[in-house]
Amino acid sequence: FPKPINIGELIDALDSLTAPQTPEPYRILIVDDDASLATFYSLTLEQAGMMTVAIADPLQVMQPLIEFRPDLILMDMYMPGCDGLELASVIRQQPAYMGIPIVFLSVETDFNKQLTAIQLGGDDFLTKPILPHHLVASVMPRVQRSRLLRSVMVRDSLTGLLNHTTIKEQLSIEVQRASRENTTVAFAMIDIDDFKSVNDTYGHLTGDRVLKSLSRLLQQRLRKTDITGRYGGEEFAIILPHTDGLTAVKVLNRIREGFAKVRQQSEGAEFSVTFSCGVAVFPSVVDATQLNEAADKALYEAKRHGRNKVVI
Ligand code: GH3
Ligand code: MG
Ligand code: MG
Ligand code: MG
Repeated sequence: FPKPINIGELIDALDSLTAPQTPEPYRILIVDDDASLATFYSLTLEQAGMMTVAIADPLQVMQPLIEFRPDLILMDMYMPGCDGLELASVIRQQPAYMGIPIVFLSVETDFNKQLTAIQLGGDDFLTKPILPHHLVASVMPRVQRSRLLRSVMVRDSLTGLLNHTTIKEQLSIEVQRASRENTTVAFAMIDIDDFKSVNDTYGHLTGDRVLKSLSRLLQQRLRKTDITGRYGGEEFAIILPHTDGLTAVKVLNRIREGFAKVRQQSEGAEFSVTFSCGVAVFPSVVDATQLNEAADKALYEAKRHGRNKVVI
């Protein structure tokens, strides 16, 4: 007998098909003191569809690590001031960069030195000069695996949104950027109202589906530049770059109204769910930690004043 269709499973399957997948180009950071070689690697990898940033000074590796977020580092071994091996072990010591593949590229032909490079955390060793197709063939599979691994590590498995750790990292990054660019960034925290009773009444699976429906709505309604994460159980966080408080409240109120209108379903029963939201804005609130606290406090006020509200 054919299995009866389970609507819930069907919705989940459709969800996974329609989940937004923006195939961003792979990002490669090139560290080589020889500018013309670095340009050659850049052009080769870009021709293969990748994005590159090249730096000549190994001591400046931190900034592009944070901002460019490379999927792989292509590193020269011998550079003035600091050698590639030291640099690789420094990078590897930081939990956030432990997993980035590092591929060495050097004129070094001594097998033992190549071995040392790999023991110190290099993922591969390529010898200069290298042919373009050899470079691409070495980089591509590593970078694909790295991207896959990263997407699993930074995302929440139920909703596909960024997880708690990642959204917090992103908030610091966006606050720093806003500070440099002299602009505003809004931070919003959302908490579903009376979610415990949704679980108690309709069961956990239905609860999970409500979480997914909110996550889908957020992704549909927000701009591409906004950053959305699942903060914890039934809490979500949104970073709205270049947005002032008034605009953020307007946007979130529209989403709040939209969510309240969604007809949630569970085995024939229909019900609706609401959320409360707290908003805080940089630079009125001076840093990421305090943004977090202020948004949380505003959220608490929204709950206290009857829920289904956005408070700034
Ligand atoms: P309030 O309006 O004050 O926020 O009330 P609430 O019931 O939403 O808040 P409370 O913190 O009492 O309960 C949150 C509930 O969320 C309890 C927990 O079982 C449920 N929850 C947390 N994570 C998940 C999840 O991943 N799936 C499901 N289905 N439920 C979850
Ligand atoms: Mg060199
Ligand atoms: Mg909560
Ligand atoms: Mg709640």
